[in-house]
Amino acid sequence: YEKQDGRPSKQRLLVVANRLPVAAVRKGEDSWQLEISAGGLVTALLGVNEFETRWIGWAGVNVPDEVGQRSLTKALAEKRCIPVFLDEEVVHQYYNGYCNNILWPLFHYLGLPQEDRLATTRSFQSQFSAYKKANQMFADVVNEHYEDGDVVWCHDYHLMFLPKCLKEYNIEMKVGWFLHTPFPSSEIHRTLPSRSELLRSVLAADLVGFHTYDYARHFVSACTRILGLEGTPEGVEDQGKLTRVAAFPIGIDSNRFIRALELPEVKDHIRELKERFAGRKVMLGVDRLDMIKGIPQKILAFEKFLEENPVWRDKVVLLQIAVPTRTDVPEYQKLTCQVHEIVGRINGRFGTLTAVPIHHLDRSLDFHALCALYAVTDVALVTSLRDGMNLVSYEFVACQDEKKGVLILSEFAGAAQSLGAGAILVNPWNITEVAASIGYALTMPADEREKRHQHNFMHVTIHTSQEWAETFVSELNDTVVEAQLRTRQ
Ligand code: ADQ
Repeated sequence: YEKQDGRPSKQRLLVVANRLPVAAVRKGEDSWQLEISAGGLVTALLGVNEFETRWIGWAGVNVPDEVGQRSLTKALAEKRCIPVFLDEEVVHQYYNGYCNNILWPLFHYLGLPQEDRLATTRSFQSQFSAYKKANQMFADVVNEHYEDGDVVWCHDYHLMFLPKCLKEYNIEMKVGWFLHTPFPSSEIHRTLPSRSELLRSVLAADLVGFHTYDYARHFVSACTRILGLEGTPEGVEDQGKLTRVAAFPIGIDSNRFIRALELPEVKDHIRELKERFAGRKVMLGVDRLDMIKGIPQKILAFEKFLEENPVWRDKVVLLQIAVPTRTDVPEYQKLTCQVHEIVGRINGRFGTLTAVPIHHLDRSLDFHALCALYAVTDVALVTSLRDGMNLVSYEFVACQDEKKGVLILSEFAGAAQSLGAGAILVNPWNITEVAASIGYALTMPADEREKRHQHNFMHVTIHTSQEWAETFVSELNDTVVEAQLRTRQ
């Protein structure tokens, strides 16, 4: 790369994701308030400074006028963000419709919402057209900002059509695509009416990445069974063109959590929490309020544990912090009501005048409050029904080097493959098993806790988000070089 001041300049990395890492709120005709919004990807890329990163994505707001678009573009440029402007109808059909109503449940093995099934089938074509249109709009913006030598890294199920659009613009563009959700069994994927088009588009990328080897295997077998292509140990081959497919398990910026625990305000917070819950073991759940996270199942398992273990009723508390998401979708509203109803019932049943067994918060916590909570927790409960990886389990481990608490982890989270030996793995659908695991975790001897924690802590501190991003991009660079060598031979 070009030298600047005698130093090699960093490679430019264009990270393309549905949402930018900032949410924009309009304050006037040409004034904007930008708020950093934390999601899994943003958190993962926070610690990566190997590249000159630019973000390309939707700012989460409808900006129909040119003045607004120009001023927002300018404001975002200071945060190294480039907006894609999507109008309300496209957002409705592409984001709420095709992405969140079709791909999200399907990739998590949840099927379609029962009562909407026929309606969804009918509106499928228009939603898929909007999806392709939106992906093309992302491609236009990438193409406009792309410079030779850049690496383009497309993220997630929102942008499966993007690799194809980008390669149509410029076959030389280095394009990688990474999926943050599970990729389901080919038997599930083949029910999608647009199954072939999506696979072919993803295959236009040079490198395709998944969190686990299983997801990569499902993808390759979908390409074999649905498209009739050859799967090789390297990836998928189509008429001599190889698309490399591999597993790149994501991590977290573990040092950021470990350092935070040393801050005076976090220490104060930890002290307050310890006083507040003195004499009780603390159990913790931190999730987006989404059906994939298995929150009702988790709470029912906790109820079963209290039912079967009366001695624990005033000695344990479950703190469930659930950030509401997709609040305008009826299924999510229903889930919120369901969780509130179960929590209310259990607190009514087992609470006393001075204490309740479950503290449920419908909100997000700031980073320092979250670190303090992780640090005082005795048992973390991650019971996702399916989860691409699950970063909460990693964050908990990073904050537990003093306490050495126990992680109860769903076997259906990608993290089960990396933290499996350190965590207690459970089937979240089996509340009897989860209830028994709670009892086991709360009484686990110190030496076993220590051993399990060391295993997890080592993994979380070695396999960081920085390592993840650097490995993916360097593999992408290598893949492109190898492909060029192959075509020259
Ligand atoms: P998510 O489904 O959002 O991510 P997860 O991996 O757990 O799930 O990441 C959530 C992030 O949001 C964590 O950093 C967590 O700290 C934060 N968060 C969650 N609830 C919070 C709360 N109440 N207050 C504050 N912060 C909260 C998707 C996939 C995952 C995959 C990631 C990254 O669904 O499977 O691990 O992307 O690839």
